Parts: sequence; C-alpha cells; structure tokens
Amino acid sequence: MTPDNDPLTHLDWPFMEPKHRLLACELEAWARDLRIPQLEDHQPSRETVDSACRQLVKALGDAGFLRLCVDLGGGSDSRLDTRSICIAREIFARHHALMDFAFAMQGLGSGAISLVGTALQRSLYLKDVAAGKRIAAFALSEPDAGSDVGAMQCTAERIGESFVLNGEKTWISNGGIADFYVVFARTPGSQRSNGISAFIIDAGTPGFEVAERIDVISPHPLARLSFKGCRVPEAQLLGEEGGGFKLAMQTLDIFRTSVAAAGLGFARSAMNEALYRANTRKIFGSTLGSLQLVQSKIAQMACSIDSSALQVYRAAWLKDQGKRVTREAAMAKLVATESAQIVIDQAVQIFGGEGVRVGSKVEQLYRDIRALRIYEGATEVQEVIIATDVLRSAQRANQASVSEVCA
Ligand code: COS
Repeated sequence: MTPDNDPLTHLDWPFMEPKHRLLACELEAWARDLRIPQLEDHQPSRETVDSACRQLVKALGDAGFLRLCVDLGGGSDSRLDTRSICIAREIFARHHALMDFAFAMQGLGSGAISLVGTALQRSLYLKDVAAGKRIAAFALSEPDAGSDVGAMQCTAERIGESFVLNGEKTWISNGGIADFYVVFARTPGSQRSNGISAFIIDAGTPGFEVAERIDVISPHPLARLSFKGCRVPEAQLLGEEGGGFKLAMQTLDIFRTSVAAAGLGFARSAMNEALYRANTRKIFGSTLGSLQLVQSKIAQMACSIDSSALQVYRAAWLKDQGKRVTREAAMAKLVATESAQIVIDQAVQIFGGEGVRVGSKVEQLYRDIRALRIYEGATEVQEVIIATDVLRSAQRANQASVSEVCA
C-alpha cells in the first residue's frame, strides 16, 4: 500500500468518537501483521479456503475482535456498535477478502441470537462465536426465495415439543464449515412474511446435511443445505414463533451497512494500487498520473470513495443512535458496492494488461467485489426498499408541511 493515501482520515469526521480511531489503529496493525500462508494462494482449492477461514476465525477470536460483532450482553441490538463493525470490515476488506468474510459471517451468523436469543442460547453459542471456537452461518435464501424472502418454502412443523424441518437453503456462507446454522423456516400452510420462525441447528443434527458445496469467483465457503425430517427441540427456536421474517430483516439492517463498509474497503485497496501505478508507471516521457485522462479517473474514484464513506458512516452512526436505518443501510449498500465496482474497474484500466493478470491485486479485487452487489439484498432489492420508504415518507409529508416540521 502506498503511504500517500491515508485511509483513516475519515475517522476524524463527526460521526466518530476517539475510541473508533484507537480501534482502527489496533485493527490495522493486527491485519498487517497476520500471517496465514493460505491467504497468499491466488487460486486456492476448497480445502485451502476452508482451512484459511478456520484459522482466520480462530485468530480473530484470539485477538478479541469478534466481540465487536457479537453481543455478549443482554439482548438489545443497540449494544453492537455498528461503526466499530463497519471500521473492522472496511479495514479487513482492504487487507484480504477472506479476512473480512471470516469476521462478517461470525456476526451475521450469530446476529439473530445477539438480537433475541434466550440466556441459555446466548451462553451456549455466543461466547464460543466471539472466542472463535464455533463458526456460525445465516441460512435464509432458498433456490426459489432469494430476494423474495416471503416466497420461502422450507417448513418447520410443530410436533409436540419439537419442530420438524423439511426443505432446502442455498447460497449459505460458511456452509460446510459452520458448527451451527440459524435457519429460517415456515409453519406449513402459512403465507409470505407470516408464520416464519428461526431455529438454531447444529451441524450433525440428524436429517440435516450439506447437500452441495458451491464454488464462486471469489472463493469462500458456500453451500446448499438440505433438511429432511430434521427434528429440533423447542429450545432451538429463536425468538417468537412466527417472528422470523422481522428478525431476519432486523439482522440484515445491522449487517447491510457493514457490507457497504466492506465494499468501501475493497475500493480503497483498488485506489491505493491505482495511485501507486499512476505515480510509478512511465509513459510518454512522464508518469501515467500526469495524463489528464488518468487524472479524471483518479478524481472520480476519490469522489466515489468519499461519497461511500459518508453513506456508510451516516447509516452506522444513525444505527448507533438507536434509530431504525432500513432506508439508510439500503442506500449505503447500494452506493458503496456499486461505486466500488466502478472504482475497481477503473483501477484495472489504469493497470492495463497487468490489471487482468491472474494473481494481481486488482484482478483479485475485480472478483472480490462482484458478489457484494448481490448478497444480503441485491442492488435491485435495495432500490425497492429505498423507493418504498421515500414514497411512504412523501405521503406522510403531505400531511405535515415543512414549516410545521421546522416549527
Ligand atoms: N425491520 C423490521 N420489520 C420489517 C423490516 C425491517 N427492516 N422490513 C420489513 N419489515 C416488516 C414490515 O413492516 C411488515 O410488517 P407487517 O406485516 O407487520 O406490516 C413485514 O415485515 C413484511 O414486510 P414487507 O411487506 O415489506 O415484505 P416483502 O415480502 O414485500 O419483502 C423485501 C420486502 C423485498 C425488502 C425483503 O424480502 C428483503 O429484504 N429481501 C432481500 C432479502 C435478502 O437480503 N436476501 C439475502 C439473504 S442473506 S445473504
């Protein structure tokens, strides 16, 4: 990384507190010094990726950083400091996509337990997740229910004091290496967002199996899961029976902003690479950076990065004030991931042929960013969420004039 583009200046913005700068410096030093040889492999096998993730989770747990995304306290989401989660994801993503992944999935996978877990569930699962001793996964999507969560078909039928699950989940991050999965399933016969409940299902529970491992362009553990007569005791029900849809949305409200932060981290990494290239590559008797067409790209990239950072930390700060941030989190995710894709593409362009060489940093980033525009709510879903909220606010505003609001 070049020293001329300080990626921590935004920590002086009023969204932040002194503790955030301290945290960022600690995370930065840790991420820089961590040595996991498998992370250097540019075309890793599935086994290499699994092993790297396990080591990362353990290292993050040993360092105490997983406590940032796991609420060991009393069950209110306000205990999770969203700005700290975002700072961590931004820094980790700038160093390595899998470092960010390992951190984020411990948070997302256990997020619903942090929000509504009973004292017993919290003590059985959260401590180990925070210590990096158990790997967590969030199982919401299905083959025919990705963006449209309400179309979910996986069922959970209550039989006495147990629930029996039947169906499938897919695109489940950490699938195959997780020790437990937070699985969403519906009461047979229920419709749309009604009747969906959440369950904690341990790996190895009879009737549950990892049906298929899925390989993707930015490798990380991912799988399709199958449930056939999978019986779990009532004690594994998470939150209220039928409260699963809102619980999933509330979990996503916290972590969507952090996906935006990861996009920001990838963009910063691409920017650093592009700046180094622009300042050192000789062309037409000078450097690449002296060409105005390259300067135009650098200017656009710098604007995009600052715009994304503003959106990310506005949403994170609002969440930390205890506000509902459905709209702001969706805006941050949309802006930061879409613009990171463009920033990285521009960096590849600045590198020319070297930018598409397998194993170059910008080539890796080009693959790493793509999924962020799809997972935890595709860009199009964020647009629906934002537009619905804006339209609703406009209807409310029709009833209250601006002068009334300002009075
Ligand atoms: N927090 C709390 N409650 C929420 C909520 C949120 N963020 N979003 C929706 N709800 C509530 C609504 O208020 C509504 O409650 P009532 O029935 O009491 O009125 C209920 O949940 C249903 O909401 P809605 O009608 O908006 O649901 P839709 O079926 O129209 O779906 C979208 C809404 C598209 C936003 C939802 O399906 C979604 O987020 N999809 C993307 C899913 C996703 O991110 N998948 C990736 C999986 S993880 S990799």
